[in-house]
Amino acid sequence: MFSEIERRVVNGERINKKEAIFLFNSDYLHAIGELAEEVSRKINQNRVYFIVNRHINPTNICVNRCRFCAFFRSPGDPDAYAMSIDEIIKNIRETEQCLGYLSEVHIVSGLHPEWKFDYYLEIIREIKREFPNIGIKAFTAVEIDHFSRISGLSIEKTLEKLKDAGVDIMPGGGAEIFNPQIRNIICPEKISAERWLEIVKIAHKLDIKTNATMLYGHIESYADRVDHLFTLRQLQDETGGFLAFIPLSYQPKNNKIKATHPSGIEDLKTIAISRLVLDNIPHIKAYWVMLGEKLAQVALLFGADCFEGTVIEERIAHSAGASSKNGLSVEEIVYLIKESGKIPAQRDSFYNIIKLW
Ligand code: V47
Repeated sequence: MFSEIERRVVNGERINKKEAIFLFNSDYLHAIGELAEEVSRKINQNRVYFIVNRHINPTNICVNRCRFCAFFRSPGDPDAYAMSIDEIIKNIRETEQCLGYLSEVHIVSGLHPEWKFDYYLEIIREIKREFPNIGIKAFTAVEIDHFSRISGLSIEKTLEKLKDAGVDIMPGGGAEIFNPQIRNIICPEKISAERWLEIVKIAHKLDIKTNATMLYGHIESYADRVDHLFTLRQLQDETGGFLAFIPLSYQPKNNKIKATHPSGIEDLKTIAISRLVLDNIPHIKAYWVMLGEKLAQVALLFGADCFEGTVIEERIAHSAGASSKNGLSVEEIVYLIKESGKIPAQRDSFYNIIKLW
């Protein structure tokens, strides 16, 4: 069966669900990786993208108590925090001064029970006012749903207001795994898969590009992963609005799910099969924060073409036990990419190349 899949992929044909499940169950890690690498080269030549960015999580107070999440806190918890706009601006300014420049801020927040939609809008407006040249990747479909409910505005209006305020693109979080039974166990209070997909589709219609993620390696099956990937492939056929897909390797500490961290083999296989199935999404990210820097580097030979970025201060994965650094310097990223034999391509939020290293 593998040689038939190989023949089809090389001819630019699509693989089907049965074949994707076969690949997950097989031991052909090298062969799958090589094939994914070939597809990746066809799409992105020998380049690996990265961005000089900073993650900001304005609050960890969240009404959605997802069982896999070690980041959320309830109001009154000793380590609950909620940042002022001044603090957010100060953090960005310090990072910009430290790195010399910054191309993007990535903002994902808890669903704070008291903050109004206007506060989130003001965060974006202030960042844009202070740093007009920095791209803003902000708020997942989960947050958009929350904003729409607290403001009484439609999803369209909510997104339009965010776009007017300065949001450039949306991150891909909150997709988790689309299977409703699994979703109900790991994040019962979160919006449904249908709602996540509906909101993303509206964003694409309004010409807001988004990413997509998949949280894997907990209690889901291979069939669940494959269904998730095929659902994204179908939506991308309709809208073309996804820029990148990011497989999120499950981090097992300090949460309520009993599962271990997926193995390196599992991580590489998932990245490679994602590249093979999602033939219509241009970029596959190796998220070094969750994979670890070294495995993320190896993933660049298994179909991944994007290394996320400098990140600087990561809280979500590290609360759940990620042992990677909190951030990487440009020099470290360039070194890891070059050592993989690829060309580091520093990018902006829309994957325009700023510099080839
Ligand atoms: O939505 C939470 C996940 C996501 C755990 O779009 C966990 O460019 C693993 O979405 N183990 C946030 N994952 C991260 C994210 C992201 C990261 C980098 C780039 C982009 C992008 C998006 O992290 C959450 C959730 O799905 N998450 N807890 C955990 N224990």
